[in-house]
Amino acid sequence: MTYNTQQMKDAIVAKLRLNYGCTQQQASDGEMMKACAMVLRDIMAEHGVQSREKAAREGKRKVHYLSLEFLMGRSLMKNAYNLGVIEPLKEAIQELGFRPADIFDIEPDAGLGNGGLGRLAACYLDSLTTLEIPASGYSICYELGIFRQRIVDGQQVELPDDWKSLGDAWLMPKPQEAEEVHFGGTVRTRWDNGHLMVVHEDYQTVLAIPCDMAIAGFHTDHVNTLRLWDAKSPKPIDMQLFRQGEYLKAGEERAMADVISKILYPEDNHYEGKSLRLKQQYFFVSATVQSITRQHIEVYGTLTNFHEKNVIQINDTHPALVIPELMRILVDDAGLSWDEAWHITTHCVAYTNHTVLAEALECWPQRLFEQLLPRVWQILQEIAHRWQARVEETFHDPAKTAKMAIIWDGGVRMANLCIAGGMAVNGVSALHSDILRHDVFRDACAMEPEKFKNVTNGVDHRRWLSQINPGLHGLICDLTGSDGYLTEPLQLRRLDDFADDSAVLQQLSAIKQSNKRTFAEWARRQQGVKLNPHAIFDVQVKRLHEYKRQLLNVLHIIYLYQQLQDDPDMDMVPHTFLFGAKAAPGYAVAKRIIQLINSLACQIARDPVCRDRLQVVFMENYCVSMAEMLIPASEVSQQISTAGKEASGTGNMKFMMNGALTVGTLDGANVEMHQVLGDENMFLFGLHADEAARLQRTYNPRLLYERDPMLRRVLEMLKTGVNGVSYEDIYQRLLQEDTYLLLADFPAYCAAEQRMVQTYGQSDVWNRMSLHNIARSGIFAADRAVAEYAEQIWHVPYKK
Ligand code: 26W
Repeated sequence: MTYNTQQMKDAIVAKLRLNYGCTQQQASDGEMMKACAMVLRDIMAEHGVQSREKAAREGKRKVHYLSLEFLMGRSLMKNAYNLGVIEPLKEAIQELGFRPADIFDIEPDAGLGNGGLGRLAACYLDSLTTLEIPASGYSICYELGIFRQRIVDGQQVELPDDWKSLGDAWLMPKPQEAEEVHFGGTVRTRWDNGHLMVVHEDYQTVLAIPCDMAIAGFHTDHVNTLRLWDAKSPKPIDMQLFRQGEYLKAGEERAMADVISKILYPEDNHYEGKSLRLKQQYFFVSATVQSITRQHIEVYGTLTNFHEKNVIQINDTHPALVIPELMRILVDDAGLSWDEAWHITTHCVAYTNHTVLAEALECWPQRLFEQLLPRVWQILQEIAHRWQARVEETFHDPAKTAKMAIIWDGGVRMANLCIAGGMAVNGVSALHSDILRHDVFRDACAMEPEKFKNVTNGVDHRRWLSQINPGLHGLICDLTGSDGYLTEPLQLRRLDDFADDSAVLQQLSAIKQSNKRTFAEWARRQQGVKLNPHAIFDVQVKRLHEYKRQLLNVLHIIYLYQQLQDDPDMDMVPHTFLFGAKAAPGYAVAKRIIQLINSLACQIARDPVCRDRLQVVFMENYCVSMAEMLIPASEVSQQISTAGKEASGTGNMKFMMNGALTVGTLDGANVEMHQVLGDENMFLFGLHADEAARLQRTYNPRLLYERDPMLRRVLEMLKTGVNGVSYEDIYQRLLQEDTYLLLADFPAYCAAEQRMVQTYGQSDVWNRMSLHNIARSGIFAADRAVAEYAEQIWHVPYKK
């Protein structure tokens, strides 16, 4: 089904009339956007039906990707691109009297995620579909996604993100496929005809209603679905209470159910044992496993071959309850023996770990399980008991038993549950997977080494290069003679042949310059800042977390500022530092660092000495659609986490693809970037992971402070005040703890920035490095990563 402009126009006009009762003259931009979305949705719905029929006919193994987060961003442009209808769509919008840019711009981001983990899930859906793997994503249909950030008086303020008001155009509710999820109550067992029957009673039911979002692939008719569960009470409002005038009480039980899908938890890399979060996890897991097993039975009539036809990938431990939930369905509902059920479960569930930070590891209080999920709790105890017996038998070592236990000291350790119940455990970069094998999960790895794998992350290069950087896309096509890299990203390597072609290097630089101007214009409209397009655009955008070390970047900027104070006539390449970051609302230190960045931005902006030479900008509300504007305009990518702490990073890959050069530590996927780029094409600095781990044991930041006058002076400024605000709290934190070794890496970081600035002055060298970065970024395509999952973990075929 392809559309020409006229057909597109007709379809849009029909949607406007039928759904909004208006003509194109009367429609608002929002209605126009929704009408366009509905037209594309129809095309995908038709393809979706065919894809499902084909998959059922062929009996292929299906991939189910479970994640509490899918950071989809906008879909109109993406879907039009994948369906090959961008031009007719733009023309239709134009001819109907609208500006295409306005219509694309009005679409809200579907911000159903915090950061890396959620965006990765979104990129993988694109590749799963493009590679024609039968797959579904599953998550919660949060009413409110990641909060909108405003900066008021330099501080973060969180506002609700009501994305559905327009974003629901992509959702297809399927109330007839609703599932019931049970909470609380009591469990009884009784014998029935020689079978032990489990009876769960007096529970509360929450209805899970699927809202499906179709996912189009690139250059294929294959369509997959992202199934988002909406929580609703099955009970009508209590009319008895209502008549008695107890209006609030009458709706109470309904409100308790609704709250489950109300809001995304904005904590990233930080675990909090909140019961609502556990309810969200079980709600989404239970609905999903019921839905998958129901569909399997419809096709095969039995669950005994479930593991042959399904694989369940869990994105970090958040969906770990699939393991006991699948066991519950297999044992209680389908009547399989424990051993049969365990065989099935441990041959279809796979777990990806995304963080090694201790404070991010989920460990739920046992009493929450007992109250909220009594039957699941029983099953968990049995799983834990059998696992413990195996561990004891293997090691005869109480210390190892304690470390590997699933239930320990009143807590349920979800990572250990995933290791016990999964067929594979993988990290997301070479270094991270090594740390899992040799450190975090060392004993489990000794017991079952073949379970532990690595799949280095990748990003959707069609979105993160071709779509957001049309200038660069054009150049790549010209130089390589085709757009073949869109489906074979390793073809980008051919760009290396032009490393000595000064005309090409010039073109590359002109594209960057033009992207910088476009971004500067956008930033002026968006938040009224005036960027100097001749300055280096030096960018750090990501969630705000101490381990990511935005503060190290700040310390270096203060150092530059002080140099300028000392020598106002200093020769300096104009340098603009751009930050974008959301802090978890309860993470006080992260919020203080945001305030510090804003204070510094203010003080520098007010200082005439800095004019046109040094600038700091905090971009408000960093999100997927902002990244799409900013990354093509960036020249320097800051990836400066303490080595060993960033599992992979995916922003680093997006910057590389767009020709930005990395200033970074040997952490996460920077290690693999370094492997393909060499020392000469990036600015590496700082401690290595093993050095950092060793240093942490004896670290004394105060000593470094006392020894280094330059560092001391930088830190003093925090204490005396930035733009009139004292940051003594941060100063003390660095002197007393400095958990993430900022002071240890500070001199090396300054030196790396200096090398970077010097290189920037040699534009030919810089542009050549930039070209090499683009050329070697092909391995960071999500297509490659998903193909590796397909081969090494899922054992499913894919389109080559
Ligand atoms: C329970 C609270 C919580 C919430 C989110 C704990 C942990 C998380 C995520 C696992 C954190 C996360 O997003 N990790 C990031 O995953 C990316 C995709 O693999 C990696 O590229 C990042 O390095 C990693 O920080």
